[in-house]
Amino acid sequence: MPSRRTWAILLTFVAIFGLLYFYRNAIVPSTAQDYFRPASAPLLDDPPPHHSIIEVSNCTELRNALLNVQNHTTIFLDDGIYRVDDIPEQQFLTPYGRHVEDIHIRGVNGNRDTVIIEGPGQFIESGQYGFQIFDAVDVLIADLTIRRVYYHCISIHPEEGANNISLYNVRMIDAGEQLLKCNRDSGSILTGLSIQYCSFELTSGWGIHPELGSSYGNGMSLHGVVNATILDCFFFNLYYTDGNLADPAILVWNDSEGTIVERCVFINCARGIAFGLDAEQHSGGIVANNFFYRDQLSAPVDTAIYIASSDTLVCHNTIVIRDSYYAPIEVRFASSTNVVVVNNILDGGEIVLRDGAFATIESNTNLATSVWFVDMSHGNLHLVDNNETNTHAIDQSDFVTDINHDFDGDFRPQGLSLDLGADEITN
Ligand SMILES: [Ca+2]
Ligand SMILES: [Ca+2]
Repeated sequence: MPSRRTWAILLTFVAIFGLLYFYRNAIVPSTAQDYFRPASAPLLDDPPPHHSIIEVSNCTELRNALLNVQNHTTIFLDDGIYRVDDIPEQQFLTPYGRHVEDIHIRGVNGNRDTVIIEGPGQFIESGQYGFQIFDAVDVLIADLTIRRVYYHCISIHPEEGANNISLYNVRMIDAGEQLLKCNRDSGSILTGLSIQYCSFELTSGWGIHPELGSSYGNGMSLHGVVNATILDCFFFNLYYTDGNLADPAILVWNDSEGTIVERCVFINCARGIAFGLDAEQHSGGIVANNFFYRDQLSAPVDTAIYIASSDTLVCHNTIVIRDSYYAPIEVRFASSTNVVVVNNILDGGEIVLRDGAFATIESNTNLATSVWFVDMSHGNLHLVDNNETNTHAIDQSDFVTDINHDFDGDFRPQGLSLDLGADEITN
């Protein structure tokens, strides 16, 4: 028989582990790492052979390398923390008033978690931006993290000449306003914007910006962009804490066209994707193969996909919002012609046409429940094969679109026909 002392020790251990388990699962707020996320970025190739290579390992070296950069240069950042409040500009800048081309800015080891550009805090004015891109064309920013800045992690200026910008494996966290912004002035247009394997996160929503007295932000706000591609990206906790409805995670507007959003994962965002806000701000484009999961947020929330755009295809998205809003997909305005909304999965609500909009709406379901999915409460909305999905999702559509691969890159259709939602089941 164990002694009374042994029992006491055992019970103490059980109590401690029980408390730790409870704390881990019930009290600690969920972090991005707790949720399902898109695939990791494959490593980039070596720099092109015609590039000059500059390797930097501190703020001053990075600042000087960028301000003096010549065409056809790769700047490699060694592992470390680069504080923007340690340099006079309080941000890293491409040359202002001097045209440069073919500039790559990359973490040296391909690991974005070990190369960190940061300010002193989201609402501390002495760290303003991560990067601002002015008259620079053919720019790649890759394999690094930018966090805790007062305005934007990355601010792109087509009105100063910026064009053909690629962001790859960049994690942007806790900016005071938009995490990424593409600016506009005098009708400027950005052609060529590629955003892939990037992450747009707030630790716990936007607080009140001291300059505005309210919350203000998007994952990205893109004005005047043509044929932007946003692929394999992650959006987390994009909501306001001031009691107002947050702006969309992805907002593409003001003379934009041809935007493609595919294979992205949205977790706990007040709003998801918006092509246009008012009439005639966007045309063309595709929203396909995305997972959108929203738990019960205490902040005001709205639709997952908002289309104020013509000639736009919305297909094969899986949207779970748990009765937090009546319309998971909205199409708006009579000017939004030739919109097609097909093969989507919703967990309730309706696809709603507003303000005179007309759209082709076919082969969608709004019957999804948690038993349809691999791990719904952690945002993994891959289908499981059971009676429910066999009746309502798997092989349930013959409406063929141009999207012939799924969230995982699996070819569609498999089996008898197309599956609804972002995941095509493979056998
Ligand atoms: Ca199938
Ligand atoms: Ca699949």
